[in-house]
Amino acid sequence: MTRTLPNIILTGTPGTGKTTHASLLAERTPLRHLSVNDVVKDKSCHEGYDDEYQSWIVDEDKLLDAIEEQVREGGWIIDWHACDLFPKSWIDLVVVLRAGTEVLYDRLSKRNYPEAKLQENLDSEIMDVLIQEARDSYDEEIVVELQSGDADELEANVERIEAWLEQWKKDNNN
Ligand code: DAT
Repeated sequence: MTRTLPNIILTGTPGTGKTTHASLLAERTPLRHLSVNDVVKDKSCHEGYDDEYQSWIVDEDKLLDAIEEQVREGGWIIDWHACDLFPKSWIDLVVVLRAGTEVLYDRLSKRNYPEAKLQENLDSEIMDVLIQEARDSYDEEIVVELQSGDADELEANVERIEAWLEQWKKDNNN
């Protein structure tokens, strides 16, 4: 399958900055932001809402069916707090965003998450769950781990992904 633009997964524990990075990238590049959370809600790719945990119970097969046609065209920034469900053949780069515990605690506290959800997300970040999931699911050379603690890191990350995109275009479209 040939794509004229690549697909990038932007993953990380909630609060690490996926939406913020994806929005900036969508402004500055031809890539489009695919918020998986919005697809799950808007196209009902779920088996209901978990009130206690305050999140959707995702139906992954339905979700993949819902996005497959558009993702195959290329040019998407796929923003989600999981990455192992997307077929390898769809994906050109996996960016895992990271944040320190204190920074993440502050960001998540503002969201009024239930205590159990807040703690589970902090544990997930401390235990490297997403970077491990990315390394287990994709080739090592397409997985990149980037710190997202402050505005300087955000800017540096976006510039780095923009540079990667330019190189990808040269390598793939002549
Ligand atoms: P996510 O989509 O991963 O849940 P987000 O983009 O909504 O995260 O960011 C959560 C909050 O943290 C939001 O108020 C923006 C802020 N934030 C994220 N990354 C940041 C960074 N590198 N520098 C400054 N603020 C950041």
